[in-house]
Amino acid sequence: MKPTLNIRGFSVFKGLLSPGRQADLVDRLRGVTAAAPLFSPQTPYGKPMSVRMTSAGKYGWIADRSGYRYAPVHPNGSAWPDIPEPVLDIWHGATGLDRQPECCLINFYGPDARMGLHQDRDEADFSWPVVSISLGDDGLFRIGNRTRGGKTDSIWLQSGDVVVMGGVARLTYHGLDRIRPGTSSLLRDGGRINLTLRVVE
Ligand SMILES: O=C(O)CCC(=O)C(=O)O
Ligand SMILES: [Mn+2]
Repeated sequence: MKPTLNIRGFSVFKGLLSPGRQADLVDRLRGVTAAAPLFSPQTPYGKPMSVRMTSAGKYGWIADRSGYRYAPVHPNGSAWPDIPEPVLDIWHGATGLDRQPECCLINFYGPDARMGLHQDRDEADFSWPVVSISLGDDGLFRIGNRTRGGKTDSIWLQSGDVVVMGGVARLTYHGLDRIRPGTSSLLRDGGRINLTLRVVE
């Protein structure tokens, strides 16, 4: 599959998922959040993150007073639910890899949520890409450099867009400045969902 565009090594597939596939994904994610409720993570610095999150897969990504890490159980002590099959299909379609991701991090952005520039670096092997799937309201995604600082580029990610962050760009700083509330009717109560698929081990 050929990406629509490449920005600083991030492959962006605009509109990869049809409205029907997006709606099916949301249905499957309701099953995940029923078993593993969204929670508001605390950063190690004691500030709450503005996104609410949960995970599916063998590992979930968590943040709390003792740091950022992958954990085998939800903060409530339950195992994470399986990654839904249609989500794995997107991973395989976008990357062409046989290897399965072990974590699907689910971020929910309400009207005021954002995510600061960061690297995804809690995984054991950076040769595997991270795949991001956007659902719901538009989100302004910012892409920087492999070290902190410097010029950045921004792109509005829309519902059904998929981004592969891999290769030389695997450790590129990225973040989500803001969402544009009311731009999608996919989610009944609005907001944006971002899924990131990660090989952890
Ligand atoms: O919401 C996004 O598009 C990016 C999310 C992200 O970078 C992350 O969860 O690590
Ligand atoms: Mn990230």
